[in-house]
Amino acid sequence: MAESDDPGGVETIWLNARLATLASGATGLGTIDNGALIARDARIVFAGPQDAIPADRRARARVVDCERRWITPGLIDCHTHLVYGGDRAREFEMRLAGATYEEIARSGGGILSSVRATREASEEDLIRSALRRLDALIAEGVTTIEIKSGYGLDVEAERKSLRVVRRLAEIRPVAVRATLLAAHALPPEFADDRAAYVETLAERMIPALAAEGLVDAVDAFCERIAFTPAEVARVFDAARRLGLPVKLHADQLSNGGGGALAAKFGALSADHLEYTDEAGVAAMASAGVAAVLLPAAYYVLRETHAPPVALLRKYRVPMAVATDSNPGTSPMTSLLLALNMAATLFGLTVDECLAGATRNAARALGLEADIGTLEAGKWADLAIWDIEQPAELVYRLGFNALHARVWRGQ
Ligand code: DI6
Ligand code: FE
Repeated sequence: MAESDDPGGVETIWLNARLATLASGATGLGTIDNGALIARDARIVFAGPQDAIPADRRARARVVDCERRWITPGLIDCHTHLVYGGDRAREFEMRLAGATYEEIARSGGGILSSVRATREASEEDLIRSALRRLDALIAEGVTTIEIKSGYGLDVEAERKSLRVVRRLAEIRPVAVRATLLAAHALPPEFADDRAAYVETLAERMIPALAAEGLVDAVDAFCERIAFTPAEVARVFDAARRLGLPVKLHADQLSNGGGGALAAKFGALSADHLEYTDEAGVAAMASAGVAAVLLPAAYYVLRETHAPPVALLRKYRVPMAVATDSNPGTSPMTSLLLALNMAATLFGLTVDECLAGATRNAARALGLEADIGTLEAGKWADLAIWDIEQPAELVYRLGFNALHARVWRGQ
């Protein structure tokens, strides 16, 4: 909360605010009751008690009266698959009639049906459909989002998807991280040669797309219906050779040792974790891997095995919460609803939920130096809420209390 010395430049001061700073050292939400926040050049230069701000500094600034509203860090959705063609409403009906997700996937539906639709879609089609979902998240105060590819599964369609991800960041005032998830499913043209796909991915696809500046991180789906730990290791080795951070879809449907695998590669995060055991959690803790909980996928799949939240707490693994927005297991575009589900289905506290969509989500993206808390030095990404207490953000279902959203000070 240190103030920088130079008071020059145009400042914006948000006054009369209640701040939930989420600052790491603070207890709980790091609440400041009579708070103010100052931004200059898109960065926070002060977040603290408003009586610490001299009158002459106020006089020179653009002042916004928050009328006692709450300010939190802008929300961060750290795990989405927002870019894809078509939808899977028909499969939803099949599941309502009794088919399971794995049965549908094994019979050529599931991820592969979205792959067909994504390959057929033009870049413009993909931008148009993704924008509607992105706008829903932005309307809830999301200021940073991670978007994975993984519905292309060949170099052209993965490139097209990642180009769309980059375009979204130009079209809307939001920070976007692009994650290459070509190890999401085995594409049909490699159905009889898994090894060849993994080889192509590691030797050609990752290096080519990384060289084009389209990749911020590499992810893989480690699961009995997707890729084995050995195959994932091959992909992660390739990513690491290029200096790209890795993330893992781990232990979502079964315990495949995903938590430990993520730890072995020093992953930014291991995501889902429904079936991760104590050894996996312990490995994540010692390697500093964040946990990303995705309660909407759990809900949609009517999963009953919840992630090991008590162990994650015991080993002090930072827990993030995200939408997993995707056409199959999480057709949702509300991070606030994901927080409610994390509380109700997984037993997270309100403070854990809010940290999960801010500070710990930043951590899961490797962006903790720049976003995720209201502290001097970070980007001025804010969500201003019409609420009386932070718990309201988690407690309501399908209600958006956002009053205003600020991205990079604007
Ligand atoms: N786990 C998921 O929940 C999504 N991907 C993954 O690896 C599901 C993707 C889909 O069904 O389209
Ligand atoms: Fe996912």
